[in-house]
Amino acid sequence: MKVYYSETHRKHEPLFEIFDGGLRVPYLENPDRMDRILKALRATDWADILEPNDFGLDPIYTVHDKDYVDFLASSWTEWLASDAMDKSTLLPATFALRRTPQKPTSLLGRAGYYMMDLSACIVEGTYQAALASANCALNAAEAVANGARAAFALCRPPGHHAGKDYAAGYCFINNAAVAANWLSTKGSVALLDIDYHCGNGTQDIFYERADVLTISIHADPNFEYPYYAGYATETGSGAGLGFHKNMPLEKGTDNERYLSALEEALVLIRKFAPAYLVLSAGMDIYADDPLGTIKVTTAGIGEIGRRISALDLPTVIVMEGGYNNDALGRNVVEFLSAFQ
Ligand code: SP5
Ligand code: ZN
Repeated sequence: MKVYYSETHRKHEPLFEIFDGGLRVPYLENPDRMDRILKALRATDWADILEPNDFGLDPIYTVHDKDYVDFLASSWTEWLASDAMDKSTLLPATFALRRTPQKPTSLLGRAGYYMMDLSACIVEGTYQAALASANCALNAAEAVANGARAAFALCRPPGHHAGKDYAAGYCFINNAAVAANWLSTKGSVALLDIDYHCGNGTQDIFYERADVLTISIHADPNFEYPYYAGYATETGSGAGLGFHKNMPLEKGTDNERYLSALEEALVLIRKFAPAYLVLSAGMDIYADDPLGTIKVTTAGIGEIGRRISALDLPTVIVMEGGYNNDALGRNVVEFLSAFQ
């Protein structure tokens, strides 16, 4: 299996994030995650690890607002030129509500306009890393469009919380959405998100579209991040009505309950009969994930892979979350093995 991976992710290494209550903790979405996955992939006899080609900015501008991408591109330089006291990380302390917010020109004003929370920390190499990550997804999409059964985009930073014009939850550019949108010019696409958290950014991006079916299975946002999207009542709008599905799950969901939700999602995908499948493959559904409350085991992750693989669709697998670094390599290999 072709695996697209770029070392450029190392340029994005925030030192901390802010948890609930203001607790400053080491950044969970760290480069070590990739090292663990690479080590496990290199121990297999099927992973062909490749450097991605650069697709340029056009496929990104078709998913994200240009103003937002410009903000990602210039914010670090502007931050260094500002009079902030601690310049280790660009993080605002004021956030814009999406009612009718004005867009200020000041850097911290724009940061609060374009960020949803205190975990999408911007540092010197964030933009470059986010572009390389999106290119991994685009290369995997191209491999699948060219006939591969499946390809894996080992993306870091992840993408599914990033919307058209905002960064959130460790995500800056929505890699899976960029791949799905690129593929949608060649045929219909189903995008299934199995990360523990609702793929709110992906939901926003495709909400009014009927050519990309989006389904997200995740912890109920009534108690879990991202809180403001991911409810079962959200089903798309306009032409996209009926082409989005949220499947919120309770705390403690085990293999059996997870797999029964997955079967419901697979029925919808079969009915839609897409030309391509894109997976937002977060591993934070794992029972011992530090951010998760869902209790899927490594064997469960393998079974999820096999059930999805049985759809027999050309599949782009995009790395999202997963923060138990000790288990991450084994969980990813277990999942990908199903697509061999
Ligand atoms: C891609 C992805 O998985 N992003 C997840 C971002 C979640 N950030 C919210 C963190 C909320 C902190 N709550 C701490 C609970 C620890 N038990
Ligand atoms: Zn997640």
